[in-house]
Amino acid sequence: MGNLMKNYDMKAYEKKIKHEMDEGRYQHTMGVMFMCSALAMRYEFDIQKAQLAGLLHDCAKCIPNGKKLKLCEKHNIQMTEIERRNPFLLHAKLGAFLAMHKYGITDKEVISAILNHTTGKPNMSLLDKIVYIADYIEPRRNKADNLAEVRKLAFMDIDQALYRILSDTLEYLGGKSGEIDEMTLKAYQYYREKLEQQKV
Ligand code: DGI
Ligand code: FE
Ligand code: FE
Repeated sequence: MGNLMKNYDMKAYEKKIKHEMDEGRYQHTMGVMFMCSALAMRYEFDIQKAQLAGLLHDCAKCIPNGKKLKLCEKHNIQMTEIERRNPFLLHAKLGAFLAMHKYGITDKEVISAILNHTTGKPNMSLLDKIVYIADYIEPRRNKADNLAEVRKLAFMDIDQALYRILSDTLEYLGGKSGEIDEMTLKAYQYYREKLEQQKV
């Protein structure tokens, strides 16, 4: 029982988060929280912890991009060139920072899930994967093609679903010639190899 989370007041966090977001982003956040609890049930993870990570994952999303850059400078958060040119990517790093320093979250798994929710990374933890996938499949999302298939896959094989989202994201970014963050690519390559090895 080394993994017990301290008792967070979820209702208080919901109120705080609502105040930081526009209505659409708040509805998305509620959807992610809901999917996080469903995936936590499926993969036997702490439900409350998964909900907390889902609730906070986009806590920095509605900060204007200029302010994101300023806040990262101010708090010595390291930025890559790609992040400087695409500051929306910073909502993950900045979100992890705010979760710790503004919301008082000390749980390392929750912080990691927020930090890695946009690009993914190699060798993700179960909670990293839950938040990453929940973000993509929550009920209000309707942007991606093949969502129905990914939604089903998410409850069948978590790594297959993860890999599918990574590869669809890279394809989408290639199509609109978006700059690819090194971490997105590394995550994709890691899971491609991992799944290849499982085949033989
Ligand atoms: O914050 P959300 O919109 O809920 O979701 P998110 O944090 O997963 O961000 C999704 C966007 O991030 C999506 O349009 C794809 C984009 N993205 C993911 N990896 C990369 C990326 N964009 C760029 N330019 N480069 C990446 O490597
Ligand atoms: Fe996000
Ligand atoms: Fe999100």
